[in-house]
Amino acid sequence: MRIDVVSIFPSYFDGLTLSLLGKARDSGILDLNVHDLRDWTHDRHRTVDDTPYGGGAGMVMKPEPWGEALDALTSPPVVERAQRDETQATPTIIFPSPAGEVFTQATARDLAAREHLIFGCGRYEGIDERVFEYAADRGEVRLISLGDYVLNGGEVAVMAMVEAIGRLIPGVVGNPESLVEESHEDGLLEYPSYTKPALWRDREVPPILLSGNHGAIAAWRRDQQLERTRDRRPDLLGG
Ligand code: 6GU
Repeated sequence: MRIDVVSIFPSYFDGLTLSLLGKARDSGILDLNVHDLRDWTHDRHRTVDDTPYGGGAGMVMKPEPWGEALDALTSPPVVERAQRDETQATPTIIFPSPAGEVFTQATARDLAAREHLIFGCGRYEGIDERVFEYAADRGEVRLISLGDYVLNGGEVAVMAMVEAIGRLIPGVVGNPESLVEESHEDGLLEYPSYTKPALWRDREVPPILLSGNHGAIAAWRRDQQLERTRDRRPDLLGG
């Protein structure tokens, strides 16, 4: 999978070179590239924002650098492209936004199946609306939010999304079974885990886990998942 991230703070993404995703990058499973939006400016101050038409607080990201970024990272629209390169997949162009659809494990699974993702990180009060229209001619545009709270910009949201998506790419997580048993994969929260010692500071591991009865252990874990989900996230049970 190819992922391009465009940001005015590319060093935010240094962390993606560590750990699991770093290994996926090194092995070639994940072709992850981070770009500085200011590389597509041409004035000596490398300006990416300006005051909003119609007035109001804050600054708006200018369309020109975004247009050049999209030109560099995508092929021209399908009509023009027909004769040139029929093998290239249409990219999915994601703009993190608190005004977007909410990102879930289902979103991560959907996006992990795609060949090329482009993340455009906005800052200030947003990006000139025409950028979204231009992007829609060059890929499938998605506005995606992490949840109902406000961050200063899209960078932290994109870090979270890339990690959630990246670990679903076949070969990125060493043991595929560890993907199946996680919170949200089956719509329930994860069951509690324990390791040695069996007694720690007067606290015991639930004895059933030491019983060797695999059927009973599976049933207990399922009960724990249901109980936790009912307590903490009743919304997941449709209630
Ligand atoms: Cl994707 N962006 C920003 N700026 N704030 C957010 C968000 C995204 N998701 C939740 N809050």
